[in-house]
Amino acid sequence: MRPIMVDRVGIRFQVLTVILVVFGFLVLPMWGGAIAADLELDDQSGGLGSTVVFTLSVNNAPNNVSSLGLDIGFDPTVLQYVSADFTGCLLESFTFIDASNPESGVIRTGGFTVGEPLAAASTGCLARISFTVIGNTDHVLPLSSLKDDISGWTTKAGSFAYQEFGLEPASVSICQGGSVEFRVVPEGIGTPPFTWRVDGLVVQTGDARTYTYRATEEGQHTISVEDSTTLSAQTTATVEDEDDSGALDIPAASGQAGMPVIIPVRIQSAPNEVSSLGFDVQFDPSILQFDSADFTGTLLENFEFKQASNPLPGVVRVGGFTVGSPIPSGATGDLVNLTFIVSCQECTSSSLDLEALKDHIATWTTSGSCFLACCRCDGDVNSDSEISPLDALCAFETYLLICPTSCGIPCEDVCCDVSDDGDCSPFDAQCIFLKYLGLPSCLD
Ligand SMILES: [Ca+2]
Ligand SMILES: [Ca+2]
Ligand SMILES: [Ca+2]
Repeated sequence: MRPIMVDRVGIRFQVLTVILVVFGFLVLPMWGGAIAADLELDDQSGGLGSTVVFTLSVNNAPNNVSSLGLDIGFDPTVLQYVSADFTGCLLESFTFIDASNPESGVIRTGGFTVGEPLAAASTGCLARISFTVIGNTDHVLPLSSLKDDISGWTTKAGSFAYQEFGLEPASVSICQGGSVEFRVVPEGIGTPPFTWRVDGLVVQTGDARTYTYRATEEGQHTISVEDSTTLSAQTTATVEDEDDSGALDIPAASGQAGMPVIIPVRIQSAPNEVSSLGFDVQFDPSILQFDSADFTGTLLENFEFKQASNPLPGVVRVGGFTVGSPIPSGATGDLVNLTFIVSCQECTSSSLDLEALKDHIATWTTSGSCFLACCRCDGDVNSDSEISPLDALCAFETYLLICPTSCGIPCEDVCCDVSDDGDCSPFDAQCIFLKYLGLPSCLD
């Protein structure tokens, strides 16, 4: 036993040695190269018209510095030099420090001190260099011509990544009645005011970087935005109308977070007699969670056998058969009422589809459902980010068909059913007004 023990210890020692050698020769230099060049320019990104600020910094200075100089290269067709700022940086107390733009595409910065030098082992910022973005090319900003006390130091170049002025989300598909908040990206890009258009018509102007589009008209629509200079972007929103054409159909439905919603599957003018059937309802399990199925009062109520199961996430399978009276040809009515629990944080469209039809309905046409989750009107009728008496007025005008409303919105585009009962009524206007007053309301 004893010699074997010794061998094991010996092997462990050898393995440990190999690990240490590998670590020492391979990993440590990689670390050093990646994070600890002596002189470093950071990486920045921005869109046309935005200001980008690069920071030049020192990592663990190899020696004292009382005099230094270097050049920073850049693409002058992409970046326009604005200024260099030494405030709060290690060179702030130098006797003389400055930056210049001696030739196109070069920033030269240098300085010296007759007082305390920048001490060896110092770490921190040396300068902040600002540019305006005027072009759209990604490129590297090298550090070169290191002079005096920093000559010979290792360097890490900066890089610039262009970000396009754009709109998010890019091309969306939504159910009629839903809404989407479009926003200008990236953050900080563009000069207000912004002009928003839907299909070329101005719908909003102001400093807001977001626009809430309400899907009222079926088809493809162009959402565009431009800033007060020359920047513009556009995207498309496809509004899907509810399809109720199928012999087997799921009607349009909507629900709010955490609430149960009952969604029927129905037959419309049965093409033939049915005594045996099966089908799958497919849905997005991140939005809907299947709870239960109820056959009471439906065409399947008198079938000897009928059942619904949830064999996979996002699938409810329904089947049944009878030896008694079948569903007659030409029949119209619900087959089952499915209860789901809704999960959502913002207005989301999602489809429920009918698949895998079996037996006597196998060849039937189908149409699914455009389901709206968390798309209840929020009471801010004119989308100015606050609820005010004007919102209540516009809801009331919509009920009275005083069109267009005082909000300047056509009645058919007003989102005023805050009670989510499918109808715009004086109750909705009252609810919005109570919410403005801070009193209990249907919007709580
Ligand atoms: Ca439908
Ligand atoms: Ca408002
Ligand atoms: Ca209502």
